[in-house]
Amino acid sequence: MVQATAWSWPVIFRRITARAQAWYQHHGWLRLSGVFSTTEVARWRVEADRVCSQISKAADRDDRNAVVNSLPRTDRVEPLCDLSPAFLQLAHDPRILHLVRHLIGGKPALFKDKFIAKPPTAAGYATHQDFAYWPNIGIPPHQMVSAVLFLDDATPQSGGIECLPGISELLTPVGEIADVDENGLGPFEPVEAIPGDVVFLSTLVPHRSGPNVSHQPRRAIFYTYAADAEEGIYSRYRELKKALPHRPR
Ligand SMILES: O=C(O)CCC(=O)C(=O)O
Repeated sequence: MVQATAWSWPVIFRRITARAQAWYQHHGWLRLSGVFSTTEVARWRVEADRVCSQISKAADRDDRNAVVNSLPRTDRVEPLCDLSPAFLQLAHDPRILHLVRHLIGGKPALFKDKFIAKPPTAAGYATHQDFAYWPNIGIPPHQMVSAVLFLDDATPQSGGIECLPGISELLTPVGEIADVDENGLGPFEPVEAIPGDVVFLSTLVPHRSGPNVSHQPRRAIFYTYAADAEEGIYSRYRELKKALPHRPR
C-alpha cells in the first residue's frame, strides 16, 4: 500500500506547493506521484533492459559496477547516460528540471547518474548520507538533490528506501567516506513508491534500504543535480570518483 505522504503532481507544470517544499525541508525527502505516465515508464523498462544487456558485454563493466567504499554491485550501472541517449534526455526532462529548480534554487546541472536494478534477492544498502560520499566537491549540501525515478513498485518487501527525517548535518566526520551508525537513531520512514513517481532525496537525509525479498525487480534511475554548478561538474565528479576508495571483490 502506498503511503498518504505523497503530493500528486499533474502533468501540467505547476510549482511544488509551499506545503510540499516545507515537507522536503523538514523531512529531507519528498515523493511526488504521477510525474511520469505508465507509457513512459514502459519505455524506460525496455531501455533499461537494453542497457543492462549491453553492459554485461562491455569492457568497462567493472568500473560501472563499482561502488565507493563498498563491494561492487552487478545490479548497478554508473554512469548511465553515456550508454543511453534516452536516459540522457530523461535527465534533462523539463518536468524533472522544473521540480529540481524549485527544491534547490538555481539552474540544475547534472552531477551524477545511475541505474539500480535491484532484482529479487539483491542486497540492500546500509544507512548513509550521500553527501559524505562526495568529499571535496565544493558544493553546499542544500544546493544538491537526487531525483529517484521508479520503474517498479518500491515497498519494504522489494527493497524500498527508508529515510530518517529531520537531519540537516553530516552525522559522520567531515571528509570521511563512512556510513552512519544508526544506533539510537530513528524511527526511519519507509518511502513507498509506484512506477511514475519521483522521490527527491536531500544529500543529508540518512537513508537505507533492505534486500529485495519480493519476486519482482525494484528498478530505479537516480539523477543527482547541483544548482548553478561550474561547467564540467559532471566530469569533475567522475574524475574524483575514480580516485575514491573501492573495496575489492
Ligand atoms: O536503491 C537502493 O536501494 C538504495 C540506493 C542508495 O541509497 C544509493 O545509491 O545512495
